[in-house]
Amino acid sequence: MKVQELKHAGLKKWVEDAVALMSPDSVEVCNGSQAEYDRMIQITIDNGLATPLNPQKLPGCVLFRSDPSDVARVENRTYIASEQESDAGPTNNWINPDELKKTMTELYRGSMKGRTMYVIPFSMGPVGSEIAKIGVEITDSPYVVANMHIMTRVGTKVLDVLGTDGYYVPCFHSVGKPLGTGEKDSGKWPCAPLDKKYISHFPDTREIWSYGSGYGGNALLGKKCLALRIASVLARDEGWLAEHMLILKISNPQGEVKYITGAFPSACGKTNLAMLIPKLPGWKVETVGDDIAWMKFGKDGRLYAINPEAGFFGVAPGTNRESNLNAMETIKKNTIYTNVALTEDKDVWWELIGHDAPGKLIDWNGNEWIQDKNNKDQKPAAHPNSRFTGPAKQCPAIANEWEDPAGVPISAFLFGGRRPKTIPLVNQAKSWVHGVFMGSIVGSEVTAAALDVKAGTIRRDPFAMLPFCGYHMGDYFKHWIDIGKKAEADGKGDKLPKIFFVNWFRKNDKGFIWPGYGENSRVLAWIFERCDSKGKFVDTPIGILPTPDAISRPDGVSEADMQELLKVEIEGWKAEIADVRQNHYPKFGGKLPKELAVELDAIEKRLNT
Ligand code: OXD
Ligand code: MN
Repeated sequence: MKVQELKHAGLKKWVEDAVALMSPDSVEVCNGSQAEYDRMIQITIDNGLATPLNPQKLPGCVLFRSDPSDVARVENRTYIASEQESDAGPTNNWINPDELKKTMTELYRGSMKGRTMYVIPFSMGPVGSEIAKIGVEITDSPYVVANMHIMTRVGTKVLDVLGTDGYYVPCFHSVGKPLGTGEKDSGKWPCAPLDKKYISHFPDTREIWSYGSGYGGNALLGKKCLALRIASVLARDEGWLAEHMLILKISNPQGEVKYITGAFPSACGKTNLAMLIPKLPGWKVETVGDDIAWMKFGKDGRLYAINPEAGFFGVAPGTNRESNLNAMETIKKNTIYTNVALTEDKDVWWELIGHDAPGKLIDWNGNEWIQDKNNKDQKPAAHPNSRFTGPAKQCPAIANEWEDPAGVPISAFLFGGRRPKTIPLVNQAKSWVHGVFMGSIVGSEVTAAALDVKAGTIRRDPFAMLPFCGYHMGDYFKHWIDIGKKAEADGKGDKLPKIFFVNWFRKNDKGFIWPGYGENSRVLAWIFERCDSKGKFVDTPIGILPTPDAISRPDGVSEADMQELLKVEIEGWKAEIADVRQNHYPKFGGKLPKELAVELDAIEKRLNT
């Protein structure tokens, strides 16, 4: 479709202005068709950026290798440019929005020379759903167009919903690598140097401007930028929740169903939990979403969640048929792989895929790589943040209702992190505010030494939203408190989801005490019961814990292990509370809701009596 054919005058003008600024050679409005997807892939193959994979093993799949400088989200180049610095808060980078726009306008000037500008109308959430939001991304990357086709709903159907004057979130994206006359990418992933990359959000005007990176969350602007950072601001203003949460459906042996969402920092197995295959006989888990949940109150006072995405952008290393069979089945066809290794017969391979490297590989840098198990220092063949982009509808465990425009009613929220000590296997909040307290202190052990934080220390990541909250985190805590207050005021407090903190990662001197993965269904079963006020429990100073016999034991977990997993460790908790009081809560200054300060005092008092 041509720009001239756009029926939405505001959108047409916005695109025309962008064309004048960015000077692409041509412009295309995406229609979302399969033919368009195939053409984008073909363009990247012709440019030497994509390798088609073995059609017998991985039909419809391709592999990309990015520039070594463009392999992950760049948090230190990500900005929340609110009018007031105080609205961005202590956990976000801030630049004055006028100044930032001035800088970026100069970067965008002529940035698409030699390239095609693609205009991608996309819907986050089922097209036409009341909870869904429309965005339009302008990009010069066919890789981005193809990924957006999988991750969101793209095309003419979205323009139809937008009509002549509908609301959309405008999103600019350019890889920041204009081409000279006759110049081609010729196999070199286009991007700008790190100090020219900007992933910018303007929460007051609800705009997204991204420049210089072609990778994942920096470039697929529907995901972290719109569905979390901008949506969290909309949710605050409109009284709903935009959260970094998986959504799962769980059925007990009697066929009763509940829906649960869960927020976990990176590297805590969120996608695996969303696609879990229960070890507990008779139980079933199905997937609604693996990364983001948008939740609004229904007329019945319950919170209804949709998954705004249409695909999975998952981390490849560590994914295997044991850890996540459903993900492995999902990505057998029509999948884009980025920065994994390539085998001689054009199959993919990554660390912990479940088998040794079959012969000579090409690693994510494009170099020959032969596995040497005796060399502990061998560099990985796949980048640790290498990814698959796979359609959600291909997941064998996808729930029937995953695209229900009305969403699914949520019974429980889970929070969790990698906590080797102190934090029990599962702990139910005593009240809504206690649950918000739990969310506010989410933390996870730092495993990658590269993070410039001492490995083994706990990095606090409230609600797993640290890199994704589009406003002041203290105000975000208040928003959560207010959601509970509103439900109470409406006489619907009992309809709110119950809140739980889970920890699959407790260690003793022999290693992990709990086996995790499919065995986590045993914990989900107790949570399921607690949502109906059933299940054996004990009320403790830190929350409501299962009695040691309330959760059936997997093989290899002794009664003593269970007691350890569910013990209230008074001294450890005192240290946890002291850390929150001295190091965590002071960051939020006067914006820390008083309810959380009161909750902190109350827990401390209970621990001391
Ligand atoms: C993701 C993330 O990619 O949370 O989902 O970083
Ligand atoms: Mn995520």
